[in-house]
Amino acid sequence: MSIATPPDYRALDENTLADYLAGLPELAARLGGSPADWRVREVGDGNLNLVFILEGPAGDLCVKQALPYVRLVGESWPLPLERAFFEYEASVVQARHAQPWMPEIFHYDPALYLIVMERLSPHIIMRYGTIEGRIYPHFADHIGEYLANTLFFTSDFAMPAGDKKKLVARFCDNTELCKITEDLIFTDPYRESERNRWTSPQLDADAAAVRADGALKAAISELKQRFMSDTQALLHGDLHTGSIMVTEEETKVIDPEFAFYGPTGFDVGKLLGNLLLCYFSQAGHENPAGARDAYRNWLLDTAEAVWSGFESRFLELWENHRTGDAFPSDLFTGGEGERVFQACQKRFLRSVFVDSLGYAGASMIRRTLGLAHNADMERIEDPELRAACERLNLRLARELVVHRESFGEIADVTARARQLFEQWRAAARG
Ligand code: SR1
Ligand code: MG
Repeated sequence: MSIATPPDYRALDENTLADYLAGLPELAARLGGSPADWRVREVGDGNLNLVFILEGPAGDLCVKQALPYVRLVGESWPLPLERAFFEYEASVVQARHAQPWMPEIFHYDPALYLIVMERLSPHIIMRYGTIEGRIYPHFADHIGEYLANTLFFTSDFAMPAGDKKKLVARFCDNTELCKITEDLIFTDPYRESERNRWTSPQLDADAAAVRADGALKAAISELKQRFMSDTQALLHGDLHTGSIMVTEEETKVIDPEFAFYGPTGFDVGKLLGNLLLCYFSQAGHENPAGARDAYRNWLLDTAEAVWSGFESRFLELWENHRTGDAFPSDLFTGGEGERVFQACQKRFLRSVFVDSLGYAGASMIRRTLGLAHNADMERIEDPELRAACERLNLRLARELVVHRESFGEIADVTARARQLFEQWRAAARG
């Protein structure tokens, strides 16, 4: 299948990228020397795009270019190049509120659908760190603040209604990327689909049980409908541990190409789901068994701290930046008004919590039964052990999706994760 692209578009490679950057004096100066001195490597390991690192005598850069198809699958799955535009636009909007937690953007090329940004070094993709059992002591604080800032300041709590609606309209066209989420997260794992895959034959019965589970399909469809129709805040849209780069000291969120206006709990939940999946994967990476006990605790503590950090920062912002048209201050004056307002805040944060658990569970299921899996599980070589980890992940995920209302607080979620793992471990030890 041939793919139509705009006349000026061409996918760059390691040679043509150097020529391209040589024509942009400010960026070329960041690298220093001349193109012959630059080392260019294509390093993309994500599902969609080309990613290059350029190193010169004076400095380095990262270049991300959209391909007109899904890289993971190939040219048989065309994908609009415009996702680079949405990534750039989201980066600009989010950077106003979350600059310390995002790479600096230097250049956007609307013809090549290409973004030039700060090269993050020595940062690594967080997922590879957590697979190795590395601790990131400031991660929860940083990401809780990133989530609260980006989600609060793009909402009706902070923005005048007209401004917010214009922003909703700007991101409305990111339909194909939303469709990927709608299909791959909320639909395919619950039906027969050629795109689905799982650890087989070990999980064949588990996958069939998911497809036959009426309560689960009802709950995931509710979450999908909310995702499609609720324009609460500008979301990153794909906030998993593969979209975050870290050192022990720093946290940087990358790749907001799935950005659009959706339910606040989607970003929070996707991240929580990835931390929980990572928790269940640890048994596949430890040697001897039990060696990662402390690390498992850190992962669950981190999941708790992400939620509580997000919640407290969001409330703090809501107290101090009541600049939007939702919940206008003059409706809630005096002691009684304050009490009513606090009850409203509590109800809203509770609804975000419940949504987050549902989206966490949805993410955990899609990474086990859908098209795109996580290295956390994929790197477990023994299929029996991998399937055991994945089965635990599926069990908690189902509870989070179907019974999301029944969890009172985040500690209930982590306690349940711990209980499922300990029961499995006790049974495995005999
Ligand atoms: C076909 S793209 C598969 C997945 O990769 C991205 O990271 C998103 O999570 C998407 O669902
Ligand atoms: Mg990505």
